Amino acid sequence: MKNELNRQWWKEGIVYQIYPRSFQDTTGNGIGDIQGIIKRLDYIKNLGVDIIWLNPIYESPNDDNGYDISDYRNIMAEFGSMADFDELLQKMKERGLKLVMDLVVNHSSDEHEWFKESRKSRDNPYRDYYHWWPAEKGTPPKRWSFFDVESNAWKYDEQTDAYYLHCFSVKQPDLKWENKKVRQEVYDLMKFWFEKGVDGFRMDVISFISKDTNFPELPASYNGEFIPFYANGPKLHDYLQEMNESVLQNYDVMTVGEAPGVTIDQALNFVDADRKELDMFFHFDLMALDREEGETFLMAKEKWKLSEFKKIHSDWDAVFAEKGWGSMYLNNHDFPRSVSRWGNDSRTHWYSSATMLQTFLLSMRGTPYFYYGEEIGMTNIKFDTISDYRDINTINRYKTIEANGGDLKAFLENEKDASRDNARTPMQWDNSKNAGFTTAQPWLKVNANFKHGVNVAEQDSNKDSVLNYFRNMVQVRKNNLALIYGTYTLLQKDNEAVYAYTRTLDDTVFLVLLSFSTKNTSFTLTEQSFEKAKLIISNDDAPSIKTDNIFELKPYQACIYKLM
Ligand code: TEU
Repeated sequence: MKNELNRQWWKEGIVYQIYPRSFQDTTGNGIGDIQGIIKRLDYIKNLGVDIIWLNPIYESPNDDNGYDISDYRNIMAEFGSMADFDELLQKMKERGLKLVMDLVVNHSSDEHEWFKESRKSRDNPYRDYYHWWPAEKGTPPKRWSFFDVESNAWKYDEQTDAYYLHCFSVKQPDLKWENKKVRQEVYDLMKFWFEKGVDGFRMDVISFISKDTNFPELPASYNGEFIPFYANGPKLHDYLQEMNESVLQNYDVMTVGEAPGVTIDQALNFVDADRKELDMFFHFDLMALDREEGETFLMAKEKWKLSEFKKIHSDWDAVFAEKGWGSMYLNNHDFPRSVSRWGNDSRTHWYSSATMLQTFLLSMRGTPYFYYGEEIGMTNIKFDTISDYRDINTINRYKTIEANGGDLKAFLENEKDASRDNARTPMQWDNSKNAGFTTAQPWLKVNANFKHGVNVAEQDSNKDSVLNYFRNMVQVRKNNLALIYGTYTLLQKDNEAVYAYTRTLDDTVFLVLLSFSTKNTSFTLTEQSFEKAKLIISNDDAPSIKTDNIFELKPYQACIYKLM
């Protein structure tokens, strides 16, 4: 059994994601920077995490905050210089921290040299780096774009009388992976960073890179749902295998693909080690749970059910039971804060639900990804007016609704729960001005609750804080291989208040009990005897085991027991 574990550092590591723009400003311009991350490395190390994933720090005109890259081998001036980057990497290595960068190669910026050349003439050597549709062929078949005010992925460019494809904003033209030269450019830039010592890549919308370049009309089966169609490009797996063979296999690195539109039955095609593609990917099933059917950004009218939350995680765990490996996340820079979304950020329940959710991520199989501020329970900011927003996604959707005479008030209400800026507000370090993030005006408003306990300094000195619970729970995972590799068995499948499961490795069994309810709740576990169970960690002093296998949990209480 032990030999079959196939132990890997990226399976045992805990990832801490940093949105550099919002982490720590050291230059006084209101924008976070690389020196700011360096300044906080000891804090990060002391959390017990192992791997930092940095959102893009490359040169960019920032139409989409760095996801529009104009030079893949340079650092965005606002964030610092290559010397700062080298210093960061070196100081991380000194502390035994690994660095994962963001690889954004479905598209570049329109200000990238390749695109500047490509749009100059139809016979330019870079023409074929992007997808062009000559106007004499008529209007190109409908393709949908995320951040386009008209939702149109084709932009007409007068200079050569042709349209180019942009699945995201007009300033994010899609690279043409069908061109071997483009793929070679990508592999070369990956090598450039690996040679510097980077430990892996999170690959932005990697599921979208392959396209049918005939651009047929969308098959009717996609029914207006573009994302699964975009994710099903004909050559996707050929490209990933080629990338693995050309680059990845030569380095001890980890890869995690961002994979919107990838369904559970397609999962192993990406991460079955025998296929030599990726190590992990992020699925979007949980992110869709509280949204309207097929709508990434629209909150559902009905509240999500815990039984569905459990089903998503149980199904995905089962897929990777024998092969592949999962990645666990509750929020990131594209989705609202986890405690506001899956927990309860009211004063009464904030502490318990934030720590309960941490217990969940750290006791499931699959690599856990935490997003900066999650360790102190940062919450959604819920802006009231459009002028507070900075995200192209919210701003352009607002413009679309405005142009169509739609309901702007309803839209702003929706964004209070759904907007990406909820998750991008500055890190809350202490209770000084701007939460210690910057001495200047921050690029995005700071959440006022930094004055009410949601900050690092205050929580650091309080042993019963969300932060210190996080640190303890991290150690619980690290000290128990069964919590990493053990098999997962769901209990209480239909219970809408409690998520209960066991994790088992050889003779070791852990029982995890998580309340997702604002009320006290009791239940009976009949699967086995828990009489001799020993409590390992809980976010509440109240005892949860009563007699005869009857358990009682306080609101949002989390407990882990070891069965003896
Ligand atoms: O996101 C891809 C993606 O699918 C998102 O559009 C997602 O559905 C949306 O943000 C949900 O709110 C990646 C990056 O993570 C995102 O930040 C970028 O804006 C996007 O790609 C373009 O590079």
